[in-house]
Amino acid sequence: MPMEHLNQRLGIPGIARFDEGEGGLARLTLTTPDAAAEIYLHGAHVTQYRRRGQPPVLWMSRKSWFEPTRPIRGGVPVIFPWFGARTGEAPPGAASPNHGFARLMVWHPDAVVQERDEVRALFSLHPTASTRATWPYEFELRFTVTLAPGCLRMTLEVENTDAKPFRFEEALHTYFTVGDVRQVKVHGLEGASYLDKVANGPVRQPAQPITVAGETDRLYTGTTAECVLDDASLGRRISVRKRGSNSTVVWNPWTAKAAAMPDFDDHEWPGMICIETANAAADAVTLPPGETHVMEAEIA
Ligand code: TA6
Repeated sequence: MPMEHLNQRLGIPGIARFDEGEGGLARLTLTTPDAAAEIYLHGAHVTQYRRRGQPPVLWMSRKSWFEPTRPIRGGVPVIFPWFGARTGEAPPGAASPNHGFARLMVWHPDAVVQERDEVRALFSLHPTASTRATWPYEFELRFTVTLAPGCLRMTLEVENTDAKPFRFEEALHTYFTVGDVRQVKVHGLEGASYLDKVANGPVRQPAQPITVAGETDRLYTGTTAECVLDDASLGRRISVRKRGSNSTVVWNPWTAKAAAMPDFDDHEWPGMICIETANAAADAVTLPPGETHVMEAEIA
C-alpha cells in the first residue's frame, strides 16, 4: 500500500506517521510527549524505543540488513512458530529459517489508536502459500505495540483458526542497549533452571543475578518472573514484566559469534544484551482450534 494511503488511513498528525525507512521498507513512527518508537511492517519489527532525553532502550546493529528476505538485526524480532533451529518433522524441502517465518514477512497495519496519553499500533499476519507449505496450519497473529507513559508494551496474540490443534514456540526477542555488557546484572532469574546453549546442558542459576563474562545463550524455562536489567555503566535499570510467557532467554554473542554474523559488527557486542520474553522448548504452547493465546512484554 502506498505510503500516502497508509498515512491517510492510519496516520495521526504529530503522533503516528508512515514513511520509507532503511532499505526503503515501510516504517511507522509513534510519538508521544514521553517517548518515540519505530516499527517496520517487515516482521512488525520494533526497531526503536526511546524515552525523551535518554539513550535508546533498544539496540540496533549498525550492520543490520533491511531486506525483504532477511531479518532485521536488533530491536524486537517477533519469533513464530519455532524458536531457534526448527525441531521435529518438517515437510520435505520446506523452508525452515532460524526463529520461524513471522519476522520475515510483511505484517498488515490494522489500526493506530490514540487514547489519552497512550498510542497503540495493531498489526496482523495470516498464512500464505509458503507458510502453509512449511507449517500446514491456519492461524491469525495479532501484534499490538503500545507506547504508554514510561513504558513500551508489546502483545502477541496467536489464534488457532484451524480445525485441528497446533503446537508453537514464540518470542519477543528483545535487544537492549547497555553501556557495557560486562558490567550489567540481570535480576529475577535467581534459582531458575535453564538450558545452556553454550555448555549444551541443563543448569540451575545460582541465587545471584546473571552476569556476562563470555558468550551467554540461556533458555530459562518454567519462569514467569519479572527481570530487571541493572546497567551500571549507563546508570539505569530497565524492567521487563511479562504475562503469558513461561520462558526467558538471555543472550550475548561475545567476540567469536559476533564476528561470525555478517549483520553484527565485530565490536558492538559489549553494547547489547537480549532479554527475550518467550515460550520455547518445554514451554511450547499447544493451542486447540478456535482458541487464542496471549503473550505480553512490558518494558519500563
Ligand atoms: O535468542 C538467542 C538465539 O537463539 C541465539 O542462539 C542466536 O542464534 C540468536 O538467537 C540470534 O539468532 P538469529 O537467527 O537472529 O541470528
